[in-house]
Amino acid sequence: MGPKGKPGRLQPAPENFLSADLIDQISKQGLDNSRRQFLRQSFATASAALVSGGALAAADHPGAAGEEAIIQLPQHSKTLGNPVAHLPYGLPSKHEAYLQRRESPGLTRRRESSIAFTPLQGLFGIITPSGLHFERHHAGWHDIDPASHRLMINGLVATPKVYTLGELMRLPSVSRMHFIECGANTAMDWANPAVPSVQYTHGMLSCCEFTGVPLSLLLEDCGIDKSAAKFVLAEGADGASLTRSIPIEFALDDVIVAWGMNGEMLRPENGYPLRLIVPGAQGVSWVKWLRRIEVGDAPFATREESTQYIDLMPDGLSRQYTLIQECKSVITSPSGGQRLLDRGFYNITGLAWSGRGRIARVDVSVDGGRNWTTARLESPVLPKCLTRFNLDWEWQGKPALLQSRAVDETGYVQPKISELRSVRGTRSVYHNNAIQSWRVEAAGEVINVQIS
Ligand SMILES: Nc1nc2c(c(=O)[nH]1)N[C@H]1C(S)=C(S)[C@@H](COP(=O)(O)O)O[C@H]1N2
Ligand SMILES: [Mo]
Repeated sequence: MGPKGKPGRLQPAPENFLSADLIDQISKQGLDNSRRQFLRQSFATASAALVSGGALAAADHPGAAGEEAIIQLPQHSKTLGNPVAHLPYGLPSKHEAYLQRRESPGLTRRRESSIAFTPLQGLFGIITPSGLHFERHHAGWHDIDPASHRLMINGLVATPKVYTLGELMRLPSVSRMHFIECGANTAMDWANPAVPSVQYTHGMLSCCEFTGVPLSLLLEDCGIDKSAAKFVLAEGADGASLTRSIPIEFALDDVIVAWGMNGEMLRPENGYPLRLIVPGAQGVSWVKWLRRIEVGDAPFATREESTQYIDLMPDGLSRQYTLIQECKSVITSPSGGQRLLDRGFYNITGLAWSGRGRIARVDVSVDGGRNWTTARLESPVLPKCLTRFNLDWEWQGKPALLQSRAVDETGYVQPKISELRSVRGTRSVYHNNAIQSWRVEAAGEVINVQIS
């Protein structure tokens, strides 16, 4: 398996302004054809790998600055570099500064109760770097002192308990990779394509390795009344006192009280020092700055489950207590706002996920759903976790309609937007898991479109 044609170049979405500048720079420089030919051949194998993820495919650029570096040693090849621990905590290269979480202009009135989206178009594999994890706060974030933070477990238990962080971290822990997706992800696109890039259509989505103690262990420790317990309430320590009810089957299954994220302590924005991990559930149930778990015999009818995060159905009634994020996928490159700079080979790449388990298959169409080809799933393929898919594609310079359709291990097939609307009507906000379409124009622009 591998590219047959010449690799095509990709201009990143406009928010990736540095890379676009780089393309300009590169195209202004010239190299004579024989050198170009020689270098093209030597880079032929390496270049295919570079055409991905929204990153600039620099290897096959005529007259690329990099070609000079091979022939004339640049300054950095002749001088001492920075010492070790120059940065005690490492940062991305300054050349990658365009890759940022971004707010959608005008989406909310206050930045304390807003959203910053993950730049999916520029990420590889399945793990979201901690600094690029999306953010959603109802009342802003604090950097809470872990020494004074406590977790209380009360309600239908024999012995209510209050834990310090130190006590929790002494317990047997687990580390698991899971996606988190806000129920409002892709909400802006229910009616029509509203936003230009995958960062804004699907960027309320991240995936990390989380470390913590299974909630079941803490509930056992407090002597949960298993015959009476039906739900637990999770409560956050922020000004929103955010609360959600979680069915006991979930609470006793794979829910984690986590302090770790990608191998280090949680970031303050993401709930430091403690957050609830509810694999497969929509983001709002993943209570940050977790301070209390109450065991009850009925759902608690809190604001965030009875009046918010609900789905207004065609009959005028609202569906409440939605928990699971259904199977969904999106092509992250080529994607909205990017531009294919010439014909040739492109790696169609994207992400698939399901709140019900593993991804079984992802099909990709380049003709708006007439024909489908099964994409390669890259390992690992884990339950309730992002799965990376890839497909070789030869762009002929003609308009194309790119779509991906995921199937999970339960056999559920990601729906078309028309199929979703026929069940849910047109007044929904949350839980849009429809197939995403990107139109590639003849000139190479990629735009967000809807195909019913
Ligand atoms: N305490 C608390 N927990 C919270 C929230 C909040 O505002 N306060 N926001 C929720 C929502 S709606 C989502 S989508 C996720 C977002 O998590 P993140 O900011 O780590 O991406 O956290 C959830 N947990
Ligand atoms: Mo959310």
